[in-house]
Amino acid sequence: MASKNSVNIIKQNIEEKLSRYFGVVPADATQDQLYKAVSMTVVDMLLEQKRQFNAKMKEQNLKRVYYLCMEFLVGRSLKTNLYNLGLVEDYRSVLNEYNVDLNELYEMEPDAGLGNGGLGRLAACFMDSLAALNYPAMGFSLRYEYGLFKQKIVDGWQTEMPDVWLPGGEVWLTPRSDRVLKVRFGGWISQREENGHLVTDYHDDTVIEAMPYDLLISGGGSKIVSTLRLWKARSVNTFDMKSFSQGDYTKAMEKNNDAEVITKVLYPSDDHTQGKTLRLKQQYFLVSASIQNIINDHLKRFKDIRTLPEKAAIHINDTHPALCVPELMRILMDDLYLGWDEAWDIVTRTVAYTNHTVMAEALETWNEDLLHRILPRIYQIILEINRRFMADVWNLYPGQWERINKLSLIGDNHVRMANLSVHASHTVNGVSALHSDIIKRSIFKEFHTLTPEKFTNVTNGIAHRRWLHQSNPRLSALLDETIGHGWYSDASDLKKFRVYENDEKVLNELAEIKYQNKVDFANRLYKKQGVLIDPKTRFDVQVKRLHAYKRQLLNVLKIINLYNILVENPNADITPQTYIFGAKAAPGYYHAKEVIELINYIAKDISMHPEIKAKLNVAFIEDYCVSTAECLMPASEISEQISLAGKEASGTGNMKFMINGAVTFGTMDGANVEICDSVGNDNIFIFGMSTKEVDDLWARGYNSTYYYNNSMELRKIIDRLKKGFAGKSFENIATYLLTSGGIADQYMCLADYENYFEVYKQMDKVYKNKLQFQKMSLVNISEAGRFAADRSIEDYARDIWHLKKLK
Ligand code: 26V
Repeated sequence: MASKNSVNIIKQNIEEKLSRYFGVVPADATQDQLYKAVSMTVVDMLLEQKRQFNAKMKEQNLKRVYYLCMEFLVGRSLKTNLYNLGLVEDYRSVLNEYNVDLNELYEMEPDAGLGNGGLGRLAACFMDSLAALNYPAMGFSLRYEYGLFKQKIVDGWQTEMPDVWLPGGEVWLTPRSDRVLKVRFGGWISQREENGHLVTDYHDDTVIEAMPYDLLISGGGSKIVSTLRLWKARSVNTFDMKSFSQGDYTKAMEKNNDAEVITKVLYPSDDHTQGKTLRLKQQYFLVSASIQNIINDHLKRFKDIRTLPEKAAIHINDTHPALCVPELMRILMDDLYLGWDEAWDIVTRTVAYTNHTVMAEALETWNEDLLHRILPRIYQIILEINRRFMADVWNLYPGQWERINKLSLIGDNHVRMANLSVHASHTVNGVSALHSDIIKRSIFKEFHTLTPEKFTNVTNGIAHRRWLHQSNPRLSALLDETIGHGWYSDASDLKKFRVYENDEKVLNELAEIKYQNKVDFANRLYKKQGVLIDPKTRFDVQVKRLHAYKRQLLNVLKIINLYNILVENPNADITPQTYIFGAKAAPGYYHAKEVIELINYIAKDISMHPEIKAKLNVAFIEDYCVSTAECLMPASEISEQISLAGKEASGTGNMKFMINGAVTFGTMDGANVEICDSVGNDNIFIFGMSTKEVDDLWARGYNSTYYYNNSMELRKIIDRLKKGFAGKSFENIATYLLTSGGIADQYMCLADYENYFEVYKQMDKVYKNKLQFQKMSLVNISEAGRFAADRSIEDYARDIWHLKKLK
């Protein structure tokens, strides 16, 4: 219920913003102006919370975590903040007075898409939980002018459009011109001794300013906010007056443009490193500004740099911010005059690292020449870190060259960022039990032998208040009715829901909620894309970045088989079902784009065949993003998590589906293993090779033709690919699947196909029994508490960061 007092204040605040910034009264305001005015009033409240937070921090002198990450996929802020502040009803009633629907205002806000996928969304979920749990935290990233591209499908093919998010998103950013810093690039260095200290002089370098913008993140039910500080690059001398006076306008702006390009755009790639100079500059820019900021804060609060490890935990999220290690060394030695050993001791007690992938292509390395050229002092420090490390390792393992080489921070003229991160960190973790185990046996085997105590696991988690409470109000209401509201702050309370697993009334209610959510999603899809899907059909969903290892193609093979069956016999007993895909491909990843094209052509083909469409439908969601996910997760029934075992570090989509009652259909990969453990074999559909079987098969040699020759079904599927859909042949993909060796499908789709289809049939059978399927759904919801980001954050706080909560 809206309280009268609060409503009046809110009304006054909104009207003041409208008048001051747009010179209008509510009746004359556009929706965009209203959205901005409303958002500004919310930012004011967050700033007030932030002020209180700062005051408390001063009083309690607590340790704080600084989370460094190149990506934060925050999504929209207005709705989340209103939910977290408990003000949804108050704002709704004010807006009703203006005849404006709050839901429509939500839609005015662009997604802050400052990330590619799981890595960035995880970072955003963590900020949420840190605030909700009262842990002092600050995130650091870049204020990209363009977020992840907007995806447009043109005749089935992905095209990329710039994501211009700032015009609508900037209201959430508070500029902090009082905290501007400087970052140096290029040039050359000379060194001399002065009063017993080594002094480094820089020559011909370029200095770029880092201007911070703060995005405040509230946590459900808590009174504190986390700050996400986003750095924007700008030139120190913004304008070359001399060139301007001489009429050379382009040159006058040149310096400015060179500097600003650093934070222009997010790299739309999460699968391979390309060794781009600009990306290296982005990484150092983030790291240098953030580390200077952390040290300034620390010295202001505690005066003594030696207490840094007790008061600051610096988190290297994936290797992208790994240069914070030499940067911290540089500042401790060059600016604060510590000796090497003391500086190294501080660094290694302060930083920790999370690995998010074992995909070889994504393990970053930087060419030594490039590093030397762009960051001469940093490169010099890395060499020295490695020299000392190698000397120690040589003492331990004299003559064991292979082992020493694996540990080295440098190899083949490249600096290995993962090795640098592990060597400097006091703790290293993977993101699911399986993944944490795999990194110890594979990419970090030698490090694990050397320092086994460093390695630990923290399984990922999701912001359950956003992904359940806010996204799925119908299910939330049912939970409140049955088990009370405790789950809102303590997700493990969801377990209480399990007592209803045989309660027909509740199971029927669950089914009805799912149906209503499907209707909502179908409406949204129709509104956005003009695509019609039938909410009476089963929604079987695979949404994630498009990558061969995630095997969207395996799902497509299954769909083609169903298609073939229906072509032969339109009366075949097939449950009416809709396959929903959402995926962006890295712009240069041709194969991935072909898979998107294939999905779109199958959808088109089916739409021309009503007799097939009655039972089998395919929809491709254009521009899949956080806000689409918020509507889709509650509407999903089957969650496809079918990566080749050993490749998906964790997955977090799997958790969002689960908490909304979708049942996982997946391989024993990433966090699926723990989901399976939580719900039990009866409440999940597992298929495919285990990691061990995958390794064995790969070692023996994967022979795709073997599967082709032994399965009539597969032959028909591949033939159909060649024959094509809606008049277009997909020969390339057929070749990709069939070639052994060379460019063969490393993710061995054909090897898992047979079992995949077998388990599909089992799933279909279970689905036909409505109550049995709803029971599975209920068990999934009940067991999802373990996958809340709150749990992950408690793990990090206790085992890695050693944080205490603000009182
Ligand atoms: C790597 C690279 C390589 C250089 C080009 C740009 C770029 C951008 C991002 C990445 C990171 C890839 C790692 C990643 O996103 N991993 C995902 O992390 C999720 C959160 O832990 C996890 O659930 C997914 O399984 C994992 O694939």
